[in-house]
Amino acid sequence: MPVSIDEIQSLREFYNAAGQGHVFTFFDDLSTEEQQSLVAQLKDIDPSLINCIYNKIANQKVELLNEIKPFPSERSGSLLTASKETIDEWESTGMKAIAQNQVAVILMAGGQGSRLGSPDPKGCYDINLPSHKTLFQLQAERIIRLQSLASQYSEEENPEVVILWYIMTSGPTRAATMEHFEKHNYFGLKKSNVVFFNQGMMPCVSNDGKILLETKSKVAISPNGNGGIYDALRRDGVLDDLTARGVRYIHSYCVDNCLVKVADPIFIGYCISKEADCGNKVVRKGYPTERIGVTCLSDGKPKIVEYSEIDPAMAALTDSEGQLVYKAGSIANHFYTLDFLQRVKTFEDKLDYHFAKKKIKCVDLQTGEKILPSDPNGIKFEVFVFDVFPFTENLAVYEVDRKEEFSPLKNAPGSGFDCAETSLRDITEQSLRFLQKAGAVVENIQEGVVPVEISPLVSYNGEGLETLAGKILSAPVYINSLEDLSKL
Ligand code: UD2
Repeated sequence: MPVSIDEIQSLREFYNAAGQGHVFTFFDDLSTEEQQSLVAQLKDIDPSLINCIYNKIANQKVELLNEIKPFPSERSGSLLTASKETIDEWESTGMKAIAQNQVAVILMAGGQGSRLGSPDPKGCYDINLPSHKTLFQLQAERIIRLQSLASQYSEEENPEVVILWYIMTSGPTRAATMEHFEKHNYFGLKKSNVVFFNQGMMPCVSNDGKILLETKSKVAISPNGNGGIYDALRRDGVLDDLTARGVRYIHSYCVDNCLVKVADPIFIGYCISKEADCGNKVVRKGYPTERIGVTCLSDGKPKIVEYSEIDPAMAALTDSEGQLVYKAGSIANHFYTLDFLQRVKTFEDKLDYHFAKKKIKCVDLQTGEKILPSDPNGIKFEVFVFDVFPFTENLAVYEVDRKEEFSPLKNAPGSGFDCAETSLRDITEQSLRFLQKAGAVVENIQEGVVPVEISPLVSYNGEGLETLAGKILSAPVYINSLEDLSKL
């Protein structure tokens, strides 16, 4: 429907009053379709809300040391120090919940992965395993394997154990993510058990708070951060779907961690046993500037201070043994009860936006020329997924061994850290450890050749390889299926 002159006039006045009238700079020279599409976009934005968010952020100070305390270790569980019996109990609790189809996973895959420099969604990334499985495929196969492992905990004779997989995408990642799943036939999962939903978008602003135009007829927008998950779960009907399907517990995680234990039964069991409404998996922070949040207490309430916002002195603070005081590194790996996710709407308006200074493509308002900045020229607003933690009633913090569970893919190949090479190294070393733990020896390892790959369809966490005890295997050892395993 064409937009009326009156409607355009009142929209202009609304934007002028908010000091954002420049979004109409090129309006009179646009075609009718372009005008309509810009008006549709502008009607969805509240410029005074953008001003309000910008002003709040611009006046914010960094976290001050005296307002924050380290998260007390006695309030955390640790896979590093718990006894085998306790870990087995947690695992059994988690497995039973999975076996009763009470567990779902939510993958946060709406980020644009700008540091990685790949045009595809991160989950489509091939870290160069011999099988060339993408991150999405590794995660899908872990779900398939875990469904089968958990079925042994069911009291039914032929149980159909289903771990529902909800995948949050954003405007920039949606189409390519869905294509990837379609192309690979959902990696063997039932299509009806994989549900995509979309997070929201926010306008980008210049460093002085002015809404940026990406083209003469389009406002520059970006995904609203992984904290957009809560609103999106409700808006896109995921909470209703989870309720209808009888899910009680949810594991959510970051797309780019090749070691992620999807629907981790031990973590889930730990959180259930603590009657937690939320859980946060942590690893010991490696070094002060590592790009992970730290788990703390602020006014006695749990809180994550993000790496981009932490005071460098606070990040570097050490104790008498030289250990980092703020060492509980948050790896965007969470547990929720469904009840908690339903409750988020009662305090969602209290979650603050954060900002990230980014290079944002835009048009020059004076010349109309496109600008491809080489330095950050603007601000993207984001909500962080962990900002709900201060509102939890019983947050369970749970420490794991980073070499088994955390190897993020953030940077372009060759960066030397958190990149494809380190992902490949870490997953390969883990597979070697799985074989060693099973009692096998791998010989003839050659430089430049990946020595081992074990499909997640064969082993989720090192189990299932018992037949290899005492065997001497000559590298490379690639176990892609149970059939491959039986031939070794
Ligand atoms: C995230 C954590 C950081 C640490 C680190 C570990 C946040 C805010 N920060 O930092 O504390 O745990 O990961 O690797 O979580 N995503 C969306 N929508 C968005 C933005 C991101 O779904 O709008 C997803 C993204 O696809 C990824 C995850 O959230 O799966 C983390 O995003 P990131 O890689 O941009 O976060 P990073 O490394 O800055």
